[in-house]
Amino acid sequence: MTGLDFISPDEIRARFSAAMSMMYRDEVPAYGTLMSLVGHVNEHTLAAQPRLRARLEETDNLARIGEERHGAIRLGTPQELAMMRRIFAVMGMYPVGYYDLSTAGVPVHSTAFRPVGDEALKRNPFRVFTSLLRLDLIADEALRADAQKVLAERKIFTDRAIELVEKAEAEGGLGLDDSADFVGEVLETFRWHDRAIVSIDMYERLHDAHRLIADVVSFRGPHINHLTPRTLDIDEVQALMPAHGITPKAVVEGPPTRKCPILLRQTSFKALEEPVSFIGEDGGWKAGSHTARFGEIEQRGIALTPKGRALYDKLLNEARARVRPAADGSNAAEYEIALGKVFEAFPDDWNAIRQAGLGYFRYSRKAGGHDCLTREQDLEAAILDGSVQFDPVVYEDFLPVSAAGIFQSNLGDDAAQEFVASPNQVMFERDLGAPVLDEFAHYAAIERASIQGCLGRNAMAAEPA
Ligand code: OOG
Ligand code: NI
Repeated sequence: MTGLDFISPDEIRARFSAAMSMMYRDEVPAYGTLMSLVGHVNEHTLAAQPRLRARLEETDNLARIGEERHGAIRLGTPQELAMMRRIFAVMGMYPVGYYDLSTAGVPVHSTAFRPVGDEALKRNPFRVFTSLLRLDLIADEALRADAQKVLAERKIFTDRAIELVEKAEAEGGLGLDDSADFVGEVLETFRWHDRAIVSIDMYERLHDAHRLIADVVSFRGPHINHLTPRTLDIDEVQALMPAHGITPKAVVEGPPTRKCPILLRQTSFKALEEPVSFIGEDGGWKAGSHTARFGEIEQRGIALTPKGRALYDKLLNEARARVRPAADGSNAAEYEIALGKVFEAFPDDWNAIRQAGLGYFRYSRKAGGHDCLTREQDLEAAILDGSVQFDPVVYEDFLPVSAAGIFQSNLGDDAAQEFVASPNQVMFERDLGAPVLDEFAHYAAIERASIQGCLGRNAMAAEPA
């Protein structure tokens, strides 16, 4: 087989994400309801805002606006994480960022496997927030040993999936038939199992240590626990959820509603209780239940520089110190007001954000602009005289406080627990078998390349033909 016959990693990812979406809608009907609600709200928003529609037509693939942006899984062992990395690589998804969630009371650390680069993101933006359970944070040694034993014995990948990964690595890609097989085989890893691999006793012990541990250890595989389409109006979908029979989490995570959106806003409907059979003492099955799967929506804004991010973190902490959002939603309105008030300190104008060095921008020569930029130092002058324009770079990653809020609201509201903060990126990367990409360095490089592209030697290329 020659490289020409390979199906591109972007194409494999697109097919995989479509297959997963079908499977999940089938398995979790409430998710289908959320998807259609998001579709309606997106349609209305576009109809009401022709300028937004025109801009999205130019920059995004409008036809695929409702497709999933991300999903999430939780893994149990370093070996599972390392193999998952190799599987995602076949689909053009690479680990970006390190998230320590122990500080937020969740015993995992995580990365996001995602397409990197404009073309790949445009073709299909699907990413998977992937967490690794940290048994090292569990105090009960006997329980830790039992959990380790269960995890060591399970096999979350099919033999054929592993074979195909090895083939893709050896040959440099997969052909048509192999890639179809690959999608089907990998999907198996993400499937829900309504039969646990532990007894109800063991499940309860794990559950008492932390609900998340029970979710990771008790099953044959790391079922996909949510999928997340993009919405053009997150506040509207949040408000409409109850009327459609789905219960939203108490508050939207992330920054408040703004004219110039920053980072990421997300919300979810609460996980559903689902019937599960546990291993009985008599060798039969014992009926029980487990709560794991939900649906989420997201709306993205500009990627912030370290300085912008520090300001965001500071303001978010301030708002949460004023009003700590209660899980039952009883102070949601107060929280929203406090958040809005505190975030008045964050400039809400693209040029102000840019000039304060808070966000990353993509610079481009304006068609018909009369001057050409010859030195980087002249960038501001070129912007002023209208020959260079700038657009925000979209944030494609995640936020640890928000992620913890999403975890927490789906682990039950009494699940908050204290762990000693112990980020361990070195251990994570060792288990992963590769370093994670530094998100800030990545966004800075995008901005830098766009400035280079504005320099004089490219002036001809920017002229309309
Ligand atoms: C992952 C939660 C994090 C997000 O969007 O921040 C996440 C999980 O619950 O496993 O998906
Ligand atoms: Ni999510």
